[in-house]
Amino acid sequence: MAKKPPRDDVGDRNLTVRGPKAAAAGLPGVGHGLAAAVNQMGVLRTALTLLKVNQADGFDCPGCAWPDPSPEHHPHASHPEASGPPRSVPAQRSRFEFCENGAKAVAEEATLRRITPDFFAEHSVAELAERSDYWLGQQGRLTTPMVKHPGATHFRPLGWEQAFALAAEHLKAIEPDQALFYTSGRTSNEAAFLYQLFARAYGTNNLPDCSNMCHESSGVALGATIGMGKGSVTLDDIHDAKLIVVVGQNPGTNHPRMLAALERAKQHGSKIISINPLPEAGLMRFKNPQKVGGLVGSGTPLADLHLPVRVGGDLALFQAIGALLVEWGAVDEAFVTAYTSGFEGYATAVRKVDADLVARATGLSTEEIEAAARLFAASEATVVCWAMGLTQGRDAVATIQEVVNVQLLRGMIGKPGAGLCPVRGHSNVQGDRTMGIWHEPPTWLGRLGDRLGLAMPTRRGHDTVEAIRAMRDGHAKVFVAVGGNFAAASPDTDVTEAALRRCTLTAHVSTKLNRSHVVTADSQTVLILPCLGRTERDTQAAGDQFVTVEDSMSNVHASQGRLDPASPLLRSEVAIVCGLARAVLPDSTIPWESYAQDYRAIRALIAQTVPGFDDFEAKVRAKAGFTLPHPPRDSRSFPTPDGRARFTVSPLEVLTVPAGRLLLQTLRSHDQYNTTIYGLDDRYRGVKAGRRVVFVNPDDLAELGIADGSTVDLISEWADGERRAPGFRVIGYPTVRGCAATYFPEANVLVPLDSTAAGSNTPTSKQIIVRLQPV
Ligand SMILES: Nc1nc2c(c(=O)[nH]1)N[C@H]1C(S)=C(S)[C@@H](COP(=O)(O)OP(=O)(O)OC[C@H]3O[C@@H](n4cnc5c(=O)[nH]c(N)nc54)[C@H](O)[C@@H]3O)O[C@H]1N2
Ligand SMILES: Nc1nc2c(c(=O)[nH]1)N[C@H]1C(S)=C(S)[C@@H](COP(=O)(O)OP(=O)(O)OC[C@H]3O[C@@H](n4cnc5c(=O)[nH]c(N)nc54)[C@H](O)[C@@H]3O)O[C@H]1N2
Ligand SMILES: [Mo]
Repeated sequence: MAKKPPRDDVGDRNLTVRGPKAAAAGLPGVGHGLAAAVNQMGVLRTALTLLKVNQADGFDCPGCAWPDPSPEHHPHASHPEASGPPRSVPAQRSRFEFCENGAKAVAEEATLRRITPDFFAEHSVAELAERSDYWLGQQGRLTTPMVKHPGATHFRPLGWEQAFALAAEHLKAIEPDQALFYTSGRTSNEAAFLYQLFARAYGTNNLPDCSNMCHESSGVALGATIGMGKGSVTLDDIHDAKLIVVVGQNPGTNHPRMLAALERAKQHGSKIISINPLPEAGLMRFKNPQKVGGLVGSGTPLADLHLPVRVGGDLALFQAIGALLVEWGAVDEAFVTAYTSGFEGYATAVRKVDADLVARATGLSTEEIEAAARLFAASEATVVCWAMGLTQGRDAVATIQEVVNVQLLRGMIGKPGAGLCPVRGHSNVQGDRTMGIWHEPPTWLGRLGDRLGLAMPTRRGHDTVEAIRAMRDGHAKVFVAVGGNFAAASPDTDVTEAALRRCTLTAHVSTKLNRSHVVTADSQTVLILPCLGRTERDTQAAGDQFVTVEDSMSNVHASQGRLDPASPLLRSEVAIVCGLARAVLPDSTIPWESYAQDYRAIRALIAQTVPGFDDFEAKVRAKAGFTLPHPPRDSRSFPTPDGRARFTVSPLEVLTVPAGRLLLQTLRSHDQYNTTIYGLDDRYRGVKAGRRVVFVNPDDLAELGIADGSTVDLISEWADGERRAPGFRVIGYPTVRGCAATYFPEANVLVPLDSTAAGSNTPTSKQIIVRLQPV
């Protein structure tokens, strides 16, 4: 299998390489963010728009899910453990609560460029299918509902009611379980809640979402051990921690505002450990652009200890750290006795951990591992933060459970300055799950059904990987997406695209044109349903509406855009879901129309249904919003079957890579938001004007006989055969021996559909066995 890159996916001719940067942000960061914004929006709109990002009266940044400091002094979430370090004064929210990459995310949405029906008349579907996501995204905002009919060469405009009727025709012609309803994590709580209600009232739990490819492993691991699939810290815990461990995460690029929290913690004496196969700039040094001193000068050094772990070595590393803590007697026995189960089994297992296996799995020295364990043993308040470097591997669930083991050993849950912190990606991905966007029926689904007098489907639905198989095998016929870019974000691009082409209808609620819209078959109907973005005013019958979102630390707050909509024809996601529901379920007794007219009605239904949302409307209208209950964090109560947090035991199996092969991880450049490509540079890694690059350790290059700067095809090897991504420039880079890195989504063609994490079914986007073939 070989995939030809899109015709404008080159940039390679001008590619330059300078090597990694030692510090993140500062003046260049601000400059790059503003330049991107001004380029898309002009000066005035840039200033007015960016001043509303993450403000109490503004909109939630569509970038990442990192929380905002509270706008006013408010009490800390109650922790049961009163001893712990003294609390610092909570951080105040800055008037400029956005970062370089937030500015780019806003600019991408608030751009003044437009795609009108003329654009689609000019460019055939076949021509658009040859274009890269970068080119498609650069064309601007979608403005008009469009359809591609079977046999047609071009998209044509159509009216909203016609679009809904067409979708209904297809959905009524199949069994409910033959339809798939995908969601990406930008969708508001209100839209997400109605969307899952629509899918379930129609009759299916087929609600795959981007979480399946993202933090699913965290949810599964935490659910099984602490009884809650969400992180247990607040932003103040980060500020007050004495040790912060950042593992498998690149905050300098993907959660830049987190660096300000790390800087603050450092100023209070916190230590930081970075665990990463790459020396990511943001973790080494930080120049806070929100402070005058941070704009110039050399910035704050962040990581006290950097562990260059081999890809997939974290399970072994945390087992080894646990073993040392047990051996040293650095166990919080009071906590372990009062709140946990399974300690004896765990202690027995880690005492047997084989040092040779650990060395092979981690690539780290005994001294490095001991240095990390000493920091854990010395800290009375430790937070462990992680992201895709832990969730997208074969043993992702077990690895996160080893992190939980170490935190339990030290009593680091439900205590100020301590806890487990999976750092979420999309700005409302956590909220969407809370609202029931899940392929399993949520616990409260029965209650919702009773209230509405509906029988809800009980059969488990398809996750993302299962959804691709269902389309591939002809079991699923209709694909509907609220946001996202399924074709480009999913694994095994050729398989996924062929699967999408087998549907009778694909329908996409989107702000921007992307690859998923143009991957079509002749016989297929495709609908593009353009929607309002976060930054835009949402006016309905009852007046201007706001929506709500939940950040990575369970804070729920309002978001309201103020810009004029990109086109008068745009509808809100809520209105589109209600329109679809009315057309597909004409006999439904659910008052779809009133929900679309006034979002208070949706929040009232959420308040009656979803735990933690009582008094939703009043609470969310209070300025800072509110924090959802989290029993382990709030009261050390663990909603597991026996009411205790569980130690778990997992086998240590080293990921073996055949001779001459490398373990490839796919990650984000500094100039992209998932499949949305802002530009072709990766400033912190020193790459300019090109994305088809692969980072390899110079010693591996020497051993493989491949020259730095040469061009290779990447070939992945899997049980069912080989997959090829052609034409990547080799860059000698200080990544760990035996490991390589390249960008998502160009390399998704290499990720075998069946290569997924045990327990979460998340594609192993960070662990692909490849060989480099010189061309
Ligand atoms: N600007 C911007 N912001 C974003 C996004 C974006 O694309 N652009 N995406 C959003 C989304 S949806 C998400 S989920 C997050 C993603 O945020 P991250 O998880 O930070 O994203 P990745 O670029 O995938 O980086 C993964 C990091 O893990 C490291 N890593 C890889 N394999 C391993 C391993 O085996 N062990 C360890 N310890 N480390 C490893 C990589 O070197 C890299 O530093 O960011 C969100 N925010
Ligand atoms: N190889 C590899 N694959 C990966 C990953 C990886 O690290 N490596 N990461 C995975 C992760 S963590 C994630 S989260 C997924 C991301 O998967 P997705 O969430 O499906 O992808 P995005 O690129 O974030 O989606 C971008 C599109 O969303 C639409 N959009 C933007 N804003 C809005 C809005 O407000 N409303 C609506 N309706 N649409 C909007 C635009 O049309 C845009 O083109 O990819 C996964 N895939
Ligand atoms: Mo994500």
